[in-house]
Amino acid sequence: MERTYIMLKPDCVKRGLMGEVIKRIEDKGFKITNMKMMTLTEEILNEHYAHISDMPFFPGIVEYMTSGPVVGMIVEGDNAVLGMRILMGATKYEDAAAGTIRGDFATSTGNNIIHGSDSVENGEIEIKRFFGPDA
Ligand code: IDP
Ligand code: MG
Repeated sequence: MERTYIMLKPDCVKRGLMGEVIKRIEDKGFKITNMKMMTLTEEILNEHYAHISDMPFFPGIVEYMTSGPVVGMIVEGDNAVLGMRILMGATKYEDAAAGTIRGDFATSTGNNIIHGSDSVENGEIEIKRFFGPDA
């Protein structure tokens, strides 16, 4: 079974879309095996988003991601990493197809509802980052 790290971002929580997004994940047949609500620190975001920390939009991402609670989840299933990326839709909000989570709900590329790991290797790193070394 493959695992991926999924995170419902602050706009998802604030807009009352948690149930809708979780329903799509479960309807697709993926299993949520751990889940917790938390408020992120700048420190953990610098680690989690190290690959974009030099971008001009990064300070805005930190402000947004610390603006309210997020929900972290471990999601398991066949091909869970790619499968979740397909359910989520494209990063750039104007490219996210209708029927995907981002295509249906994102209001900008920054405020794009959901995070999902981009590889099996990063999934395991992110699961341990947010759920601890024994997860
Ligand atoms: P991903 O979330 O689809 O994996 P990444 O490239 O890893 O996309 O970027 C992480 C997050 O940074 C995105 O989900 C989005 O919120 C934000 N982001 C990425 N590119 C841009 C941009 O060009 N403008 C504003 N925010 C961006
Ligand atoms: Mg990414």
